Amino acid sequence: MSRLAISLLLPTRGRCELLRQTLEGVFSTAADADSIEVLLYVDDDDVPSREMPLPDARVIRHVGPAMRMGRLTNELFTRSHGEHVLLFNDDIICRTPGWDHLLLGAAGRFRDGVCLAYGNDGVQGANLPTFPFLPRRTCELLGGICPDELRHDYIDTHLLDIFLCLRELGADRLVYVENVLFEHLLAEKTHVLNRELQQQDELAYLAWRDERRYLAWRLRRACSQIDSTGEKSRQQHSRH
Ligand SMILES: [Mn+2]
Repeated sequence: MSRLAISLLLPTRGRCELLRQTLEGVFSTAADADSIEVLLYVDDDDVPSREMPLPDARVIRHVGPAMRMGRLTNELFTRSHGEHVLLFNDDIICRTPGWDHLLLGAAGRFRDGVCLAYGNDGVQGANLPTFPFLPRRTCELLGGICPDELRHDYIDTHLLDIFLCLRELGADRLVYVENVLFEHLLAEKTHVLNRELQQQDELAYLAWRDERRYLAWRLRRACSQIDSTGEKSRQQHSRH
């Protein structure tokens, strides 16, 4: 079997109808649906999601204990086979035919496999990689996707910060693919979170600040080419 191009990592809970709609969109708009796998994570106490008939053989359901989003994302990553991973939600409508080839094309510009590409979620736009697309090589260099400790928020922010840091180190590997629209239906709802849990996530995020700088350096060393603008700004820096 040839290697899969993309693994979608998709945690879901209690939203079977939305999930069905999301999955239908993923496959019906992909240019090469056969090179995609979807890994669902379903909590073992979520009976409707456990029992929901899977609409497609390319969807794999992992059932396990409820756990923090960070750990769950890393778990799904270890079970994935694709050359790239796409962090996904169960409340998305894929609006762009050929979204897979567009993302693969954007990431494929970097032969060393170091980049973070992301489409437009219809809410945050260029501001935030809400649904990050990462080559496997990048995830390996990061030692996974994100800190296990993160409960819900900050996974996107964590990845963005690493790549902003990498940009400061001279390699701009953050690619916003504006014409890929993954419409995020319940984006506002994610803000109605328990305030206390949100603060815990914030603290976990802050605690990883030095680690993100270290990870950015790791990525930079793996970059086969450093952008000339980065070289220039560092040269200017060293003159001071
Ligand atoms: Mn969502």
